[in-house]
Amino acid sequence: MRIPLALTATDQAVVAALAVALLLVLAAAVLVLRRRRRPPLAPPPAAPELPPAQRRAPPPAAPPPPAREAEPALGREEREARRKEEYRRKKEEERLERERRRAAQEEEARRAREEAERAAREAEEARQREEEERRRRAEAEAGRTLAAGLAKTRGGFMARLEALFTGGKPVDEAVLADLEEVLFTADIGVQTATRLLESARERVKRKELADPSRLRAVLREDIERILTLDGRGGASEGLAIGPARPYVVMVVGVNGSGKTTTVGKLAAKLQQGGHSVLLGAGDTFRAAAGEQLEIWAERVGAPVVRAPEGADPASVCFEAVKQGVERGVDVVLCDTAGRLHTKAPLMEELKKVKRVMAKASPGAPHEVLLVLDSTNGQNAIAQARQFHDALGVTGLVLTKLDGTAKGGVVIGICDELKLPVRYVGVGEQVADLRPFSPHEFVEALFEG
Ligand SMILES: Nc1nc2c(ncn2[C@@H]2O[C@H](COP(=O)(O)OP(=O)(O)OP(=O)(O)O)[C@@H](O)[C@H]2O)c(=O)[nH]1
Ligand SMILES: [Mg+2]
Repeated sequence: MRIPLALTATDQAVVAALAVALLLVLAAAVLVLRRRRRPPLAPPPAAPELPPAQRRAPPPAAPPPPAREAEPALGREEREARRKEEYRRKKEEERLERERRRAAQEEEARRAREEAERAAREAEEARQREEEERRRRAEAEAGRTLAAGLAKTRGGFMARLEALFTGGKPVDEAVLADLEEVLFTADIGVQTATRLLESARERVKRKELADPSRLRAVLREDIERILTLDGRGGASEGLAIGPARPYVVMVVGVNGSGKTTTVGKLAAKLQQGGHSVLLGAGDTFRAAAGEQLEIWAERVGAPVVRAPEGADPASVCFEAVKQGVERGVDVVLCDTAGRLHTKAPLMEELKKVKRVMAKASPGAPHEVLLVLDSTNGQNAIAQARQFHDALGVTGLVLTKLDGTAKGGVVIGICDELKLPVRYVGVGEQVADLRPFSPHEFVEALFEG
């Protein structure tokens, strides 16, 4: 038997609504069950409390704390203490590292300082050795030149003098007569020859000079005494540059005596000795004189004040001294003209030059250097007197000793004028201008 099942449309809608409601209830039940099974969410870990310094600059790449798994077990305070300890240890390591670096830097600086000091010491020692060697070489050269420069004089007057002492004859009146002749015909001048002869005669009288070698020794001593101006000449050899700045030197002498050459040689010597030099071309009489001085100035590397030919020599010398003051140089060397000294205008002109120099720098010139040509023999003494009377000469230079047998003139000049010889010229090279040493001179004269 079949039961017919016929639902109305309304019944069908009710059934469908019931089915949907059932499904919703089931879904809700599943959701609730799932929620119940999920564990509760753990709260996020609290950020660790760091000291302010660490918070600002966290130490880079801190090693992971050991036994991390055990961490949850540690209390908050314990973790904090451990972090602080790690931080302290790290800071301590950094401090030690900084100290180590500073000590290394200090050590390096000390080594560099010591190395620099050692290098400077070695350089100074090398410089001194070089200087000493140069001085020794220059001296040896110049010494040879002095002996060679006096060769002609030794061959003349000195050879005749030496002849008296050989042969072993006792010193008697006959020997003294010969001595008189030699001395009076030498270029030492009558006054000086008389003085030397009287001294020898006195000693013979007192029986001090029986042996001719004693006579030789006594003559040598007397000559050396005269050359040191009877002990008043002082120990200084060459030009002593005094404290005045600039130290002004006026170089005078007759024409051709060797003034310009002496200025040039002297400039070279002074520069070598560490003094700055300025040259004044005060010889405006000849154009060639200025050119000659300029060549020396170039060679030496010194500035020169020059004016055209015919300019007033006083104004050139004034300008030279003025520039010397302005430039702060140590020494000003002024060359002058050397027309015939017997003509009054030259002396008047030189006096004016001297006066005007003092206007540019009070006290200048500090040295009036008279250049004498020793080949002039006795004439040189006469010239020296005139220059001295007009200008108040303070020092002498005797040039061209190498070219004359009249080297004895140096003895006469020192004896008669009582003026110190600063230099002797024994050739044309710079080294041939020798600072005058009485002892060295006598040695070269007697021993060669
Ligand atoms: N052999 C030798 N010659 C010298 C010496 N001194 C200077 N002379 C030479 O003498 C000559 C004259 O020297 P200068 O320096 O021109 O003389 P000066 O006094 O300036 O001459 P003027 O300017 O004319 O007054 C030059 O040829 C120099 O080379 C020396 O000591 N020995
Ligand atoms: Mg000249």
